[in-house]
This record gives sequence, structure tokens and C-alpha cells, in this order.
Amino acid sequence: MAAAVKPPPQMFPDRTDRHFPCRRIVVERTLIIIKPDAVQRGLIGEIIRRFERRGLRIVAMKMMRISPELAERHYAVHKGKPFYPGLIRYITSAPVVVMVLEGPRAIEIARRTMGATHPAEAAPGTIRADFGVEVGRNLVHGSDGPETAAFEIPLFFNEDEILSYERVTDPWIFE
Ligand code: DAT
Ligand code: MG
Repeated sequence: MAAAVKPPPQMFPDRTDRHFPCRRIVVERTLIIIKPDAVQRGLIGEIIRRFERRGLRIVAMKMMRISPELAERHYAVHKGKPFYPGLIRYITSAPVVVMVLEGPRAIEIARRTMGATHPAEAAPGTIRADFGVEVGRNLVHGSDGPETAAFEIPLFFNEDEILSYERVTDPWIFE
């Protein structure tokens, strides 16, 4: 009689939670907007590619036109600043792609991938430096802290639009 086939050893034996195989990590979420200039310039794929290959997990994504009301809520902290009217005009001027990215220190990782607010000050290799020139055409938005992310994400997504899933590559990206 053939010996019973032994199951292969588990590659990640401490993996106990189906949705979050790497239980020790503190998962953050951040809101990303691929702004109207980036959509118009055909850079949607390029920008998604940079976040995706960095390793952040895309848990929500859609294309939309931001209404003036939503723009005013999203950019409420900038109300009264000289650039505010132009900022609202710009962000509502054409469709955008909005995403929620997830991962350990996702907020900081996304901000560093984007580069400094003003493209002239952004480090080479960042999205804003590689594709941008002017602060009012800086291609991409990312939440600037945990409280901001918690405020911004529900402006754009219902809870049931944000997916909980695991990628087969997660254990190779998240320790
Ligand atoms: P960030 O988008 O890096 O979080 P922010 O929150 O300070 O930057 O400003 C929001 C947007 O407003 C920014 O992406 C571009 C625009 N903006 C900021 N400062 C500006 C300025 N001094 N002149 C013109 N536009 C500005
Ligand atoms: Mg900001």
C-alpha cells in the first residue's frame, strides 16, 4: 500500500488570518487621486503602476468627475488661501481616478512616491518630479496623515466599495 502523502510544509506557518497573513503589520489606508491633468495626459496607467509595483495593495478604485461640493469638502482646509479658487476649478475640471491604497505606512510611502507638493522641489524619480512642472498641475493627491486619510476616504468611497482581500504576493512584500 502506498504511504500516505504528507502535506507540504506550510511556507508561512504563522499565517493565521485569511485576510491579513502578516498579522504584526499595522495596516494604513490612504486616499489617492489621479488628478485631471494626469488623466488628460494619459498618465493613469503610469501612476497606478508606480504605486502598484511599490507593493501597496489597491483596495478601491474608480473613475469619476469631482463635483464642486465634493471638492470644497475635500479641500476645506485650504479655503481662504489665494490658490483655493484655482484649486477647486482644477480638480473639478475633468475626470479623475480615485483609489484607496493599503499597506504598512501606506500614507508615508504614497507621499514619498508622489514627491513634494511643488514639482520643482520634488525629488527626481517621484511622480511629481518626473511628470510635473507647476504646483497647480501636480498630477496626484495623497492623504497627508492618518486623520486626513480617515476624513478623505469616506468622502469618495462607501465602506462596501473598499475590498478586503489577500494577494498571493503579500507574504513576499509584507513581513
Ligand atoms: P499636497 O497636495 O502635497 O498635500 P497641499 O495639501 O498643501 O499639498 O495643497 C493641496 C493642493 O493645493 C496642492 O496639491 C496644489 C495646491 N497648492 C498648494 N500650495 C499651493 C500654492 N502655494 N500655490 C498654488 N497651488 C498650491
Ligand atoms: Mg494635502
